[in-house]
Amino acid sequence: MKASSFEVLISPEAAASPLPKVALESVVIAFGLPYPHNLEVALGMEEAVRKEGAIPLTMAVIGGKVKAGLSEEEIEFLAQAKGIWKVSRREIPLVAALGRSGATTVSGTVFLAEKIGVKVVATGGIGGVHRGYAFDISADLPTIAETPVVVVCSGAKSILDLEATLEWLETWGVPVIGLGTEEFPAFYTAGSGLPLEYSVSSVEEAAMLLKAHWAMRPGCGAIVAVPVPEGKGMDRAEVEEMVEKAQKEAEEKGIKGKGLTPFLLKRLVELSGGKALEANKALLLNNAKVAAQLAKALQPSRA
Ligand code: PSU
Ligand code: MN
Repeated sequence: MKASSFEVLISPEAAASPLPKVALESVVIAFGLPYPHNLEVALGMEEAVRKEGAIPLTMAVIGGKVKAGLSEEEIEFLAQAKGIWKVSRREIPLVAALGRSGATTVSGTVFLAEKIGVKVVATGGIGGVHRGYAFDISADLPTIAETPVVVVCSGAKSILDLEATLEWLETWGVPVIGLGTEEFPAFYTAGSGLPLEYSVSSVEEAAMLLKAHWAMRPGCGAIVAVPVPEGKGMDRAEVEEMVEKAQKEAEEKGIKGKGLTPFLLKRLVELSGGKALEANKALLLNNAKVAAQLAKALQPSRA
């Protein structure tokens, strides 16, 4: 593994292993899911990665230390502690310098993954362009556009303007490859109705396209989009209705910026009577597994 100029502490498990690595974000633990589901899923995602013969690196800042690969105690801390910051790439150096603790968004995780030479990140859904706020664009998007890492996700969260999000990715040259789908997945639902031009049916094919991408465009990231597993997805019209309600509530309460995504996700879990939680858990575990398979297929020895 690559040493970094500002210190990223790599877990002993990862530092000692030649196996492929998968970076995991931690905002989903600290903000995305309620306790104890967050703990169960965080450990489950790590387990899913190991089962495929890869090493998980959950990223976070713990008491000022920037960490790649957490202990179970540290994951438990993120799952329960109050006062943890939500950190994208811009906040990581600042939170670290202040000696605080921060959970990393996809942006923060991609940023740290690149620092230590890890090419694959798994998450639930990336951030994107928020509905009704043309200027609230998640830092996930520009970070992916500027960092040669692939993010395995179930599209962007259904709470977003997915069409605008796809347009943004096109403008900034980020390839979006559907795995087992010809549509951009919409997080809780397998499809969005928005077609993807590039679709593959195996991780090997996805790896082949990514190698071509990086051979010619070594500075830019990519997205591999995997739908929520069959039988676990929700009905699109039903999700739409709930998102509209939650979005209105956010507007009434004046919730914006960093707080908006956690608020909307929490309301969706409540409004759906737990169905959104089940879908979210299932897709997170599946994306971790697929990311590990992709990390193996991308290993240079297999080129
Ligand atoms: N995916 C999930 N749950 C989450 C998130 C993604 O299944 O909580 C988080 C990710 O960390 C992502 C962040 O980077 O939401 C985006 O937040 P924002 O829209 O504020 O950039
Ligand atoms: Mn935002």
